[in-house]
Amino acid sequence: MEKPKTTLSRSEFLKRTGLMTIGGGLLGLAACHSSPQQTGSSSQQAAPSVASSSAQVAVAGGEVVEDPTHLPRVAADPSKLPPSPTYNSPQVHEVHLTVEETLAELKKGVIFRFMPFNGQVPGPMIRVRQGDTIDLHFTSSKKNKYPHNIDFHSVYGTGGGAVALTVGPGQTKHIRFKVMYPGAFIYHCAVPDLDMHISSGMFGMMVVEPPEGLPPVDREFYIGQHEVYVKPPVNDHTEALFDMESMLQEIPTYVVFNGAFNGLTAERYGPMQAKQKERVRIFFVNGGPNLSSSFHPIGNVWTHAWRDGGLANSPEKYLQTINVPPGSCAVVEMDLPVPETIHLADHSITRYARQGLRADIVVSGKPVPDIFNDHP
Ligand SMILES: [Cu+2]
Repeated sequence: MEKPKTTLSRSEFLKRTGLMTIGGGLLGLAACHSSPQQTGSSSQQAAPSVASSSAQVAVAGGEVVEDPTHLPRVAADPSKLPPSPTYNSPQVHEVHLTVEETLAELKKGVIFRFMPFNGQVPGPMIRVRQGDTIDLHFTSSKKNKYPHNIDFHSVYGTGGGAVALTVGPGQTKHIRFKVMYPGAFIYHCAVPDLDMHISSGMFGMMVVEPPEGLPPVDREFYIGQHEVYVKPPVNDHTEALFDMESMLQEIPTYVVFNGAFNGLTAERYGPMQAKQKERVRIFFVNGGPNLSSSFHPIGNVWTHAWRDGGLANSPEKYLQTINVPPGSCAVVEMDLPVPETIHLADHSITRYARQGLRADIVVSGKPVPDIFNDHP
């Protein structure tokens, strides 16, 4: 079936919308795909705007999208992750990762150019066992404009593989490595503009389970946090441009779970679901690129927590909030004795209250007044 056309040329768009040019042209279109080195850190800000009682205030915008409802979802489904390895001898895994620079709605009305691995943020969770070998193939879509690569924190080797995996548009590279130590580890793009690329969603997690495996749980989720630096959109049909200035100051516009504003809640892609009396595990990766997460379950506690994804260690118990630095992970578990809605949050709480960092787990079941009674 033919894919619906989602982008328009500038002239087509002007014709259809009747949008008048201001001061000789719609501002900023020329700036849309320049790399930071090409533009300098503030040149995109320098586009003049026109403010008068009769004219629109124009800001720089990127590609124009005819129908944003046809843009793809990049938010990874937190319930889709590979099962725990069940084999007993070391295995060889073929893993294929592809990056394609992709317009998607960060939130309704804000179109952002993501750089997702295999179309999702965070990138696919790779789950193996200590001693396994991975044949890793990395491809950059021929539609891309930027160079990309991958640094795996689970790898002994220069740049975590990044040097050998640096690809231009249309290229594929291949490395083979053995995972020598257990834990949950981030992988991320590591080109010179890595902060921009990670902020565009270019990170994911590799879980290397210890030989004895992880304790069984009833349910697992996979969640990635990162912050986005983006200029105000011109309108809800135009790509909002990356904001290098705010990234330099580490003042993000949005901080999100799985690449979407309040994405894992009823207002967007829906909450996660669990049942009373289950034990759930969350594999959590903080892409950053710059902010630490104070990861906290509102209405619950981390029954077990492996700080920094250090699965070789005994888990800490009953932590309320776990610090997860950028470029690191945590593996955390919760018990669910009562039905409730658990709001996952970064307890740098403005991010939760205002910047889009919400994810809910709805726990179904019967009230246990002995433990929690809201009508005593
Ligand atoms: Cu990249």
